[in-house]
Amino acid sequence: MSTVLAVLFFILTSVQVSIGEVHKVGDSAGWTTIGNVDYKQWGATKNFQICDVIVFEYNPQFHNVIQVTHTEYKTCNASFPITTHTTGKDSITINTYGHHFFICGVPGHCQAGQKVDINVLRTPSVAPPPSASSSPVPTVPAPSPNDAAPFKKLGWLSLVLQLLFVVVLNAE
Ligand SMILES: [Cu+2]
Repeated sequence: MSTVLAVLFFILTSVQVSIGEVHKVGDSAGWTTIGNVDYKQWGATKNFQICDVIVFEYNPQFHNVIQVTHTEYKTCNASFPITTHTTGKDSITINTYGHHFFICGVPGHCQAGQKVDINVLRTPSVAPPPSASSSPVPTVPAPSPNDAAPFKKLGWLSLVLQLLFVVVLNAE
C-alpha cells in the first residue's frame, strides 16, 4: 500500500512540476542576432504564467543569457548579472510575478535587440470593493479562454488522479 501511495505522490508531484507551459524565446529563430527577431513583440504576444518554462536556444559560442534588472536591461549593461546561463539550451522556470529581464551579454548583441522581457501578469483573483449599487457578481472581466486553459488542464488532471486514487484504494 505504501508503495502505491509513493507512486501516486510521485505522479502528482511530477505533474505539478511539468504543468507550466514551455515558451521558446524567438520561437523557431531561437536566441540570436540573426534576422532581427523582435523579442519585444515575441514577449508581448505571450501569456506568461507562474511555473512556465522559458527556453533559450542558441549557440553557446556566440551568445549567452544574462538576467538583469530593469536599469541594466534598458542600458544593455551585462556587468551586474542576477543569473548567468551559458549552456546553449537554458530552461528557466519563472516562479515570480512581474518582469524578468534577459539580455545577451556578448558586446553589441543586446544593443542589436537581443533582449527580452518576460512579464508574468498577476491575474485578478480578488474582486474590487463592491460599490453601493453593484450586484453581488464581481465585475472583474472574465478570464479569456487562453488564461483559463492551464487551470482547466490542472483541474482535469487532478480529477483523473483523484479517481485513480479512489480506484486503487478500493482495489486494496
Ligand atoms: Cu548574443
